[in-house]
Amino acid sequence: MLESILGRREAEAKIKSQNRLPPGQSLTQKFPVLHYGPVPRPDLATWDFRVFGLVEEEKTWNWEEFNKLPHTRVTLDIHCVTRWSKFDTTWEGVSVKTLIKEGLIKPKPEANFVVQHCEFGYTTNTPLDFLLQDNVIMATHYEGEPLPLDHGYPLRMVVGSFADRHEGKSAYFWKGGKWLRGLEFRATDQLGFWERNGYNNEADPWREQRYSYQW
Ligand SMILES: Nc1nc2c(c(=O)[nH]1)N[C@H]1C(S)=C(S)[C@@H](COP(=O)(O)O)O[C@H]1N2
Ligand SMILES: [Mo]
Repeated sequence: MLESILGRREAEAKIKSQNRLPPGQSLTQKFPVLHYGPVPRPDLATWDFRVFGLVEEEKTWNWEEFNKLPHTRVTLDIHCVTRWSKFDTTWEGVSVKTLIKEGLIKPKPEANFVVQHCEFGYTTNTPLDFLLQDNVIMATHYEGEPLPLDHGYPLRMVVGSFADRHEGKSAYFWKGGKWLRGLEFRATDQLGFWERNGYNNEADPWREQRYSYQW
């Protein structure tokens, strides 16, 4: 991989010249772990995933059922509000867009926002349109392996940027809920955990929307 051949600074200069480094970010070759609270120990035998709120039919999928949903793979650049970015990360899982296209989730017409619900009550929110972009995926695998426990095993939302396109919206990585257990479709927005605690609700790294107020 690029980073293992080149040093960190060289790799960063290259990424920067490709317009892939958002303002105020720096390239990391590690994969930092960041979250509030303890790491859950999910039990796949009792794990389930709920789709609820403003949908024509609420759904509850167990782990086996979830894994039968159509799968997608995507390579993304990810940007954490704490200023690290990681490039060319590959994720596999299920896209909300595909589930809606295939009629597996049918949002009601008034559903405009989605709250991700995670273990221990962590939440994060986005417009529904945002979740329908190809740079957003509910991932079960990272670099071909099941997610590491501390990165969200068995399922997390991932939001990132494509290397070669800047259209559509990106968001800082906290909009990707780890240990994801459900999606709630809503008519109105509802701030999630970090959004209530001073982070910007739009969270676009290209516009450096880190905080909800100016320092
Ligand atoms: N369930 C849960 N998901 C979470 C968080 C959290 O506290 N709990 N923190 C978010 C934040 S602030 C970041 S930066 C990313 C970090 O993901 P990583 O640990 O895989 O790098 O997870 C996000 N998802
Ligand atoms: Mo974060």
